[in-house]
Amino acid sequence: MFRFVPSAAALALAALVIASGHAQDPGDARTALYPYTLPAIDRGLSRAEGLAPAGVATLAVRNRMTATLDRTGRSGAPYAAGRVIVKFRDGSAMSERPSYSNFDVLRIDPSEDAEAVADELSRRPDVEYAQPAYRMHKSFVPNDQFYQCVASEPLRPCQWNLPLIDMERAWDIQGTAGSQITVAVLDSGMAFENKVIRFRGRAFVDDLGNVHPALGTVDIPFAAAPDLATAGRFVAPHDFIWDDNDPLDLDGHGTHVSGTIGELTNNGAGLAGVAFNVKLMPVKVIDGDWDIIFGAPNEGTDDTVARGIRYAADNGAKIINMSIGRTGPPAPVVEDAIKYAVGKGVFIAIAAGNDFEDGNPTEVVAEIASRVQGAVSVAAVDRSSNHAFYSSTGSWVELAAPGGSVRGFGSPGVVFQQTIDLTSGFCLVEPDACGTRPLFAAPRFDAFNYFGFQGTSMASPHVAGLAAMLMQQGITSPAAIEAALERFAKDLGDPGRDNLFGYGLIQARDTLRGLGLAR
Ligand SMILES: [Ca+2]
Ligand SMILES: [Ca+2]
Ligand SMILES: [Ca+2]
Repeated sequence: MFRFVPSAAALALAALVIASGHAQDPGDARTALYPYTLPAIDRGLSRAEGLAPAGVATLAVRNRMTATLDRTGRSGAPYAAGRVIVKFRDGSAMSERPSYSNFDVLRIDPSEDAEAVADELSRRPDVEYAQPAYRMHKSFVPNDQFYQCVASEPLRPCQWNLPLIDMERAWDIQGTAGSQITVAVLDSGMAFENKVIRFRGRAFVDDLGNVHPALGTVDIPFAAAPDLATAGRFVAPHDFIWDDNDPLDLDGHGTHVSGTIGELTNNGAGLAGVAFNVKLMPVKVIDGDWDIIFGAPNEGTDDTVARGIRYAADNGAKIINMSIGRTGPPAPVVEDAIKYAVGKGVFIAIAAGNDFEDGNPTEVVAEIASRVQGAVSVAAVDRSSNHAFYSSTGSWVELAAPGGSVRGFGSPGVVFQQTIDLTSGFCLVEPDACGTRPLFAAPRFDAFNYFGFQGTSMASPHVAGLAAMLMQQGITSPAAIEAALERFAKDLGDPGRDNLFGYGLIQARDTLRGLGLAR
């Protein structure tokens, strides 16, 4: 049985025991060498062979890996040991704060129970909130089969998702497709620049006891995704995992999500994106496997995500997409940041989560959206506009968009965009996938493919893109954008709002026209 494990990809290597300890010494910092001038390699549609799916056994391994490094809280939600997030009522700071924080991170003994410490702090009258640094993850589901479009077929059938929301006729109304709007993508980074970066790859053992030798000092090439990069496209990039301005994608998730929002369209190459002229702000708040192997100083936790939201709002983003999330206890630090951003006129789209078949727990960040006019939680539908098997449901679901599903459709049922050729990363954790390839070698991030993913991660950027088009039409209030998206959504399932689809499947043309702003 195919099982989805939303946290697997983000956290797979979080649990690996890094042999030389966590990166604290400056020697672990990465070094940008020089702009990489060679063109990106476009490998076309993904080659299914050699990129075997994340099978059940592998995902189980990943789950066990995940269990060892993070501590598990009372609800089962993992958190980073050794710290507690605290906000004091009077706004006072305990010490020097990292960028974009209105809160403090209190260091505690890693063996201490961070939830108990947070509870104790919360009872103090001078404390507004205190919480552990719960782990965030990407909300996509590794796909069973990487679909290979055959050369004799046009690319269009690979992007069933755009006609499903009536995107083509919306482009008729607004050919500029959001050109004045900046969309921040809070994710694993983005393939947005050409660069070579020197890393130190350290030895580690995984949960099964496999020893992976140190790669030593390696110079890793990066390139901007050819079907995403164009002049003036990327604004104010920032990396909260590495604390610099190179939020490069060592994972592939963030670049894929960015493609749904704004992959270059009508350019005779690759695939299409919803609001294909928007400006993109890459904000890296989630770590991938290679970030961990290379010793990134920060992890994708609640505090990291909260900083990313505040940064985006302060640097001109009008839309934020968050194809990330977690389950477990509340996230006041993230809620505070979301309300701050919406208060500054930023609309936020948030993935509703992929845990429907895992007990369907409440997705914490998406649930916040349901209490904020101007932030929306986005569930996923499949190619037939049915509930996607993994998409979490609840009273907090507000909208639905195409997330794709292999069930009933096979590979053609998922969402395709251009992203990094993931071969090396997959070889690392899924040796069988790579046949005779080296099991562990330095990766490269300058080669691209068209990959299919499924998940509410894929649904959310459809909403972010359409919201950018509404903002381009002059609708500046995030609450008004949410109201329009919900009013003109196509009702699915039970009549009216329901827990599977919220107000329904977004409809691009109707929403643009419904506001009376069509030409
Ligand atoms: Ca294209
Ligand atoms: Ca809302
Ligand atoms: Ca309904």
